[in-house]
Amino acid sequence: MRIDIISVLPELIRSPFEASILKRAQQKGIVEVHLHNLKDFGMGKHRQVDDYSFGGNAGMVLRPEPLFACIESLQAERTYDAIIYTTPDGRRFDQKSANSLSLLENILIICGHYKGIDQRVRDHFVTHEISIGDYVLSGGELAAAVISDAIIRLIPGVLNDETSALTDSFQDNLLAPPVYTRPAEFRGLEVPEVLTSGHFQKIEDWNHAQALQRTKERRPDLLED
Ligand code: 6GU
Repeated sequence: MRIDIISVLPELIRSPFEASILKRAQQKGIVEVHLHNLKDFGMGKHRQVDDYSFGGNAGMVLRPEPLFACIESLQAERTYDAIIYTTPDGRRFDQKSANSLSLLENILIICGHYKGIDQRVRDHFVTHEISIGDYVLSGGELAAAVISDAIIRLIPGVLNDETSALTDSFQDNLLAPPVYTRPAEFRGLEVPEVLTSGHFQKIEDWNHAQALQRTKERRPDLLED
């Protein structure tokens, strides 16, 4: 997979891709992440990328020319299976969206900023408008990092233990059950006995019952569909 990210502040999201699982996925050659600074396509000697919005609403909007130039220069190299725009007015991102995006080969993410991007860019290029939740971030960069992380960890070979993505919260519309590690007793606090029993089927049943109970208590909405 290859992910290209267009941003006015690429420094903001360099580090997530240079640590831990996302770094290893790139070192293994499973995924390539490329950050592009929109200012490189800015206009005039100040490399301007934004301007006031028509109609007098407060806030700056990213102009179409730099975005068209940047996107078209990337499209000249490859065809994108998805062109994502990160925006609070997009569709809410969830595990199902992550699963389907993880199957794609080339993804382009355009990070929104200020009051957003000129609507003509959305109309002309964007295939997916995604929000990561009902709150407002200063820009789409952190959302792009969140979306990329959720996608990349699902690609086969990225996680060491391949089953661990399958047992994540949400993969079966259930939250994950509680987990314990050694020691079996700590300051008088004991690990549930079933987990140390070595009885595989009983452990499975216990985990499922716990997952169901947690989901009922915390996220009953997940059990509705
Ligand atoms: Cl994708 N962008 C911004 N700026 N804020 C958000 C968001 C995205 N998702 C939730 N809040």
